[in-house]
Amino acid sequence: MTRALVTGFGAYATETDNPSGLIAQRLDGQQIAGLDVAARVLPVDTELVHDVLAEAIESLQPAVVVLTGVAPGRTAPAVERVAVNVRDFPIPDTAQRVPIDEPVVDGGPAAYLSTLPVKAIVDGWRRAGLAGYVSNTAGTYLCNQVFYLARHLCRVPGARVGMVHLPVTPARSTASTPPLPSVPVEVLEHQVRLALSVSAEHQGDDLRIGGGAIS
Ligand code: PCA
Repeated sequence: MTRALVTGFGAYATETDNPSGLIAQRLDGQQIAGLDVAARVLPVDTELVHDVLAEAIESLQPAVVVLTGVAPGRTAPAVERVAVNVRDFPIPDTAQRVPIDEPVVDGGPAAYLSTLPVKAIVDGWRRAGLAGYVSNTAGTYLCNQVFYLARHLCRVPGARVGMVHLPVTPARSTASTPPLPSVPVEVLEHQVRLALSVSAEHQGDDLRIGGGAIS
């Protein structure tokens, strides 16, 4: 059986019920499209997160890594295309650290592209009647950091490694006026499962379908 790692994040700032961590916990121990799924809930802590992620990758040697996090305001789940070697935090982490223009990895490459089949995942969502898109920036906070780190650390040949940002769930949505765009957690979970199964099943090059943006 091929191993997969799924991660989500715990609470931070206004996101006290982070759906990404909840979904990761639900998927832990499941078998999805021939993948043996192990999950970790990562701390929103720029120092601690490195060791938790490195330990998971080292012990599991996963062939598929799907990192998830919540992105309040996003209209639908988004597969991230690129991770940059920059930490420029717009809000503090849970240990009150605010790195500004610091690298994720000293001396590392400027960026890594996702090795997930990003277009095939979006296509899989649409075939299931669910909205989703390719995003060209994962930001400069913890989600970008773990995406960059996972790409940097995962040495399994041919591994599929990338990140999916999730919108908030309806309960969180109505805490803002006007409400943020939201998707029920069951639907988000299904979309993370589809990201895993498409990553396991899609062979060869990614689909050549448009997913770019003007800005
Ligand atoms: N979202 C944040 C970090 C943790 C999370 O769930 C982000 O998008 O960077």
